Amino acid sequence: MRQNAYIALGSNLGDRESYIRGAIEAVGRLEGTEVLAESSVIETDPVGPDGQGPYLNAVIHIRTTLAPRDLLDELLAIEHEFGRDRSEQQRWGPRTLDLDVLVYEDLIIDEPGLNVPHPRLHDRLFVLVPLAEIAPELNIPRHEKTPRAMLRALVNH
Ligand code: A4P
Ligand code: MG
Repeated sequence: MRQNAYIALGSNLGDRESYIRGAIEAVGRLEGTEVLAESSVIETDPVGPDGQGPYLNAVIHIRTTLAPRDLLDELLAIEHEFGRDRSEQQRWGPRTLDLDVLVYEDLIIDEPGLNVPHPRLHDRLFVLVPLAEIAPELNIPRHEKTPRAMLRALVNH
């Protein structure tokens, strides 16, 4: 059965636009997966260690037959294909390509290496702005709030 999921994309090294575009195409080529909607690609200030350049961020809506863990594994493989070497990179540091599973249907998953909805989704403008663009009224499990409401709460903070 096809399941709805939302994926965040980020890049702040190299040819950022082509990493984002290439990753969206690669996700669309995964088994049993189609890309239903793409947000605008926006430039955002880096969150995390100083000295990193600005990011390009986007969010896509997919439908997929891949189970959450298989989807994550495929996304990690795509990151790898685009040249990200985790061994040399610090947490929240610069990366050619970062792909996160934001939401997978109405599932709440807390397993080693897989947390869905993404634990920091609600306090990151670089996620909420593009997510609210394509899915303003989506119900985010656990929070039981929409991206539109989360964005409003964050901006008014
Ligand atoms: N993992 C667990 N749950 C998930 C999930 N839902 N989606 C695990 C994806 N991965 C998930 O990820 C480490 C491990 O998280 C993965 O192997 C997977 O098993 P990572 O991407 O290597 O680690 P990270 O990205 O360095 O850390 P973290 O905490 O995931 O950071 P974020 O949240 O991805 O943030 N600033 C701007 N403006 N734009 C950005 O895109 N991104 C980051 C990274 C920091 N600052 C940014 C941006
Ligand atoms: Mg990540």
